[in-house]
Amino acid sequence: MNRLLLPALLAATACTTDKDVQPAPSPATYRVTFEATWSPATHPGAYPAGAHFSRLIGVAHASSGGTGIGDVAYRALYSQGGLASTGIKDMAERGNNTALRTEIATLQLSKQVSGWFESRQAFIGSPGRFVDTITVDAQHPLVTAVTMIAPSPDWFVALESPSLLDAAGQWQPSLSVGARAYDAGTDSGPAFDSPDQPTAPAQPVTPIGTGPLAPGGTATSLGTFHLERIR
Ligand SMILES: [Ca+2]
Repeated sequence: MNRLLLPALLAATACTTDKDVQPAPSPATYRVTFEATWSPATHPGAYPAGAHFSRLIGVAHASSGGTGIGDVAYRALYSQGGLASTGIKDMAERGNNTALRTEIATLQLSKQVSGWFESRQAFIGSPGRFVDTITVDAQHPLVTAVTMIAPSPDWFVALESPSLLDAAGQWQPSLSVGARAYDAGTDSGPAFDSPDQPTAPAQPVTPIGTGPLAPGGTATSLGTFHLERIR
C-alpha cells in the first residue's frame, strides 16, 4: 500500500465511524399536555351531560416492533395480541386505573417501561387541559397515554406511542399528536349512557368508526397531545 495513502484512509475510516455511530442521547424530560377540545361546538349532539375525561395515565416505553394500538400502543399497555388488558378495560369502562397501574409496574420490572405519570385530579373537564412531565431515554423513547371518554361504554382516547427521537437519533424539540378515539372491545353499548352490555368474547381494540363520535364513519378529534422538551 502507498504509505502516503494509509494515514488518509485511516482518517477517512475514523470519520465514517464517528458519523455512523452517534452516541446515544442522554435522558430528556418533556412536558406533556393533553388539550381536550371535545365540546358541544365540536360535537353537536355528541356531548353528553357530564362529559369529561378520566385520570390520564401515561408511560415512557421501549419499542415493541409492532404496529397499531391494538398490537401495542404498544405492548407497554396492550399485552394480549390486540385485546384490551384488564387495565385497559377498567380504564375505558370506568376510568379506573388500579389494574393498569399494576400492569405498568410489571412492565417496569421487565424494563419495557422506564417511567410513568398519572393525573392527580380525578377527571379532566372538556374543553380543558392537563399538564405533566415524563422523562424518556434512548432505550425508552416512546410515550403512550390513555384516558376514558366519559360517560361511555368503553371508549377512550390515546396518545399512540410516538417516538421522541428523530430519524438522526436526537430528541425532537416538540411534537403534537391528535388524540385518537378507540373502542376497547369489552362493552357493546352503542351510546354514551348505554347500560353495561359486556362484549363476549371480547373484541380487539379498534379506532372508533361508528356511533355518536363518528357521524361520518370517522371519529372527529377530541383533543391533542403536545410534547415539548424542557430539559
Ligand atoms: Ca365497545
